[in-house]
Amino acid sequence: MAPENTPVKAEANEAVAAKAILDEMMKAYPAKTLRKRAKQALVNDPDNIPQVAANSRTIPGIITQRGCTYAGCRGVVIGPIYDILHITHGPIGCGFYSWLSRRNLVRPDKEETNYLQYSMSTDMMEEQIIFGGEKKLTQAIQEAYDIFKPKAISIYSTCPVGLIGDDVHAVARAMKEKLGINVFAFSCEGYKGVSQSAGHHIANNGVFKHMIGRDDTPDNAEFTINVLGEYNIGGDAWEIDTLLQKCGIKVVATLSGDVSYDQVCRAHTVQLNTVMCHRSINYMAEMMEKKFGIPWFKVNFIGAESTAKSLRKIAQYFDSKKLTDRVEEVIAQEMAVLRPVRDAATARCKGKKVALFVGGSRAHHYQDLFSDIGMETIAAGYEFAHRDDYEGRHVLPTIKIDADSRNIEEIQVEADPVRYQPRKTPEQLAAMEAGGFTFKDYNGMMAQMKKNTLVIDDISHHEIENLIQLGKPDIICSGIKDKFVIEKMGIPCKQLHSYDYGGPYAAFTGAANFYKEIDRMLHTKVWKFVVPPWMKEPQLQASLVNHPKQKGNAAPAQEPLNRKLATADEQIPE
Ligand code: CFM
Repeated sequence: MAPENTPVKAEANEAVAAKAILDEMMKAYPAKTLRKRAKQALVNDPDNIPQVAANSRTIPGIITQRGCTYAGCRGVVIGPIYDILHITHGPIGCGFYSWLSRRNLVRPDKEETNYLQYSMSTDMMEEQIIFGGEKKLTQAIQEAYDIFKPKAISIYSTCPVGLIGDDVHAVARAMKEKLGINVFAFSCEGYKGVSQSAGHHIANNGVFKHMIGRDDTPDNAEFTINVLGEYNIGGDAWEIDTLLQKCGIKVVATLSGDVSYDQVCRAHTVQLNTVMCHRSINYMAEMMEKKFGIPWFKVNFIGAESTAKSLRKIAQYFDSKKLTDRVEEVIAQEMAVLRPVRDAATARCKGKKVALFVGGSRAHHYQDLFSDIGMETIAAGYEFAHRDDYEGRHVLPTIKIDADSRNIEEIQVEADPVRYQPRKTPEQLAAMEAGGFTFKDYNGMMAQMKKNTLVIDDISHHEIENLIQLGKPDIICSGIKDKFVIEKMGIPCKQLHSYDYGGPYAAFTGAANFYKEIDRMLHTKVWKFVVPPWMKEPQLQASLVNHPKQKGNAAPAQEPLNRKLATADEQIPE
């Protein structure tokens, strides 16, 4: 037997502890739910990565963090393009809830138009549900055009549109011809997929068909790239852009953060596509490569180490001594400023534990920022990512196409007869790859996470509560749906969707903001001063019972309500 405290023993203990947390989470579930959730909540092993049942339907009744397909299309991928006029075809609620609710910031030039402060909807009523909404949609497009005269109008279908069968694409085609501007539509009904992820795919297809490649004017800068999958939440894209500019790299389009319609139409002229959020935009990178010959690879500007690594990889791609030297110079300058901030935060935060449950990329990216300051990730999971985001892109051929994913169009893309222009010769590419350079790469979250950490897809409130009680994280990164559940348990929660109205957190400058913020959140004394009401006031407790006297339709007998007064001293957490 291994003696106490050997690494083998410690690892075995960790494995038991990790499994115990999962068992506790699953205990409350009925057998069918348990079978499904057990495939989505796993103990990690980076050397032998287990398969995650990701991108499957949430079980009804479980409180999920996910959004809908319309949200992924209108809200995430296309919504941030600021001079397109976005019209939601549907009841007013969908338009209202997608009105400025995501922090995709923009700063257009004075002469440019910005429509993002508006929320346009056809305000569908019963009459349209019964007799069809195409007429009202046509009127709405005309009205919006008459008032704003935009360059392009984009239409988004909500659930009832698909149910009643309005042909939004026919309306878009007719209005495009009539108005002489670009009008296009998305069949992104909320129910179309299992989460917002389906909306990303639908949006990628639409942007590719209707915008990419419309303007061939090249950019004359020496090193041109796009940053795909960066949405300028809290100003992240601005930090990345400034950093790349310092290095002498020109960003032609950021999809879709602080970006104009014209920039997207010219995006295919670049020499390289870099991908930040793999989940939301990998389709676009693939399609642009096939049609125009633009290579792509994954980058991450979240975290100092990752930012430096990404810059070096871009420089290596361009194979220019001048660029490589400049990149090293910039990294050295930025790190000189950042290092004291990082060291101060590390001294206070090292060894603290974090759990991250966000979207489809940040739960991975932000682990880098935490490791910069010596913090440990004990558990992480995405809301709606696919197996490749967990296990790496090598699993793509083994992912089974189910009825839900079959719903989403896979565009067949071929090389453009005129404009396909490989950015590197096959010999150059082969030489780079032989030297260890990887394209179209993403190793996923699990390869980077330690052995015996937890990986939980589409986590529920119930599971988060168990994780807090048993895993004892010092901080959780999540979103608004969980934030107050978590904080009421005395654990700080950093929202990684909205950044709690803080940020930016990207690049070196953003990293400094994040280190300080996490240090502040971990060390605030606020939790010690707050006694939540349920710890000092009488609480009602009730339980459901099957009373033996209950017969037929008679109202069930109830247990008396149990009034309990907890004293603050008894229950205040340490
Ligand atoms: Fe990509 Fe995003 Fe994310 Fe995402 Fe999102 Fe977002 Fe996100 Mo909220 S595109 S997958 S659908 S990085 S809105 S900017 S924060 S869930 S982790």
